[in-house]
Formats: sequence, structure tokens, C-alpha cells
Amino acid sequence: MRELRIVYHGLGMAGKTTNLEKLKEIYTDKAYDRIHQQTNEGRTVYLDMLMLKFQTRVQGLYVTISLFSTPGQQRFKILRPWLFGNTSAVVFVFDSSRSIQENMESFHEMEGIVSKNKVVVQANKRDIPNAIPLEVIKETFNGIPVIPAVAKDGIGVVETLKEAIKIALTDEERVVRSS
Ligand SMILES: Nc1nc2c(ncn2[C@@H]2O[C@H](COP(=O)(O)OP(=O)(O)OP(=O)(O)O)[C@@H](O)[C@H]2O)c(=O)[nH]1
Ligand SMILES: [Mg+2]
Repeated sequence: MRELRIVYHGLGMAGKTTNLEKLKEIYTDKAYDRIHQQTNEGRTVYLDMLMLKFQTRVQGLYVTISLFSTPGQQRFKILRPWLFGNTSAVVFVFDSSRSIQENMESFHEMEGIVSKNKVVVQANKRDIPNAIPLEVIKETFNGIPVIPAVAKDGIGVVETLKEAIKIALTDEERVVRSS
């Protein structure tokens, strides 16, 4: 049994919890065990966890996938190195309604903890007027896969997870080969 840990990171209100909620709806039969602590305003306090079980095509092995989201609020910054430790892949949820600069500040919080080849970018909130153009986002993240999404409508959510699993498994295989 392989265990993959995928963390959703990004600005506060970018749509991390929305991704996890939609995945839970889509994979109702596969999803189990969810921990989610919220403040009164519906912000994520501590962490958010959703476990999904998949059978991958890699040697027909069962893979357990745990999904987490980081708390976006500044006062929980101290928890992030712990949350990022030991992750198989990170989904960086880019908020298309906020500036590149603000999003990059959040992205840089992973610097030195998560390597770039473990990251997939989800360009979320593509439905909003004046969303940052997709091309600009792609140029900014040069080389990192960018998946457009409207997480609140479940669009791009599965594609994002699939890309993260692909990245996570590639990483696992590298570990296996070198050990
Ligand atoms: N317009 C639009 N709104 C979205 C989209 N995805 C999420 N939202 C909204 O953005 C708000 C914040 O979403 P959350 O999923 O709670 O954000 P979060 O990243 O978990 O926020 P924190 O836990 O506070 O860090 C909610 O009102 C969502 O409905 C989207 O694709 N488009
Ligand atoms: Mg949240």
C-alpha cells in the first residue's frame, strides 16, 4: 500500500477548502474520514483533511491519498513548515481575483520546503470578471503545470487532483528506483 499526501496551499480564500469539498462530493464512495476545524466565519483554523482511496494503474497497487489544505490566515503561518513536511505533491491554488504579487507571496512560503517539481498550480476563480489572464499565470509559473478551474462549480477540480497524483507517483517511483 502506497500512501500519498497532497497538500492544497494558497492565499486565504483562494478556494482550497472548496476543492476538498467538491472532491468529497465527486468521490463520495471513495472518500472517508474528514477533519475540518472552522472559525465562525467559515475560515479554516487548523487543517482540513480528506482521505480518498484510489486504485492506480501503477502495478495495480492500491494507493491511499490524503488531501490537506493549509490555513490561509497569517496567524497560522508558523504551522506551515510542519504541514509541508513529507508531502508527495502540493497543489498551489492561485486566486485569479488577486494580484500576481499577492499570490506569489503565498507561493514563496513554500520556498526551501517544497521543490518546484512537486507542485501543480490550479488557476482558480476563472469565472470572475477581470481574472488575471491564464497566459500571464503560465508565464509566471514557467514550467510548472497550470490547470484552469472554477472550484466552486467543480470545474478543473478532478483534473488538478489527477495532475497532483501524477507528480506524486513520479516522485515515489524516483524514491523507489534510488533506494
Ligand atoms: N467566484 C468564485 N469563487 C470561488 C471559487 N472557488 C471558491 N470560491 C469562493 O471563495 C471563498 C473562499 O473559499 P474557501 O474554499 O473557503 O477558501 P480557502 O482557501 O479554504 O480559505 P482559508 O481556509 O480561509 O484559507 C468562498 O466563498 C468560495 O465559495 C471559484 O472558482 N470562483
Ligand atoms: Mg479553508
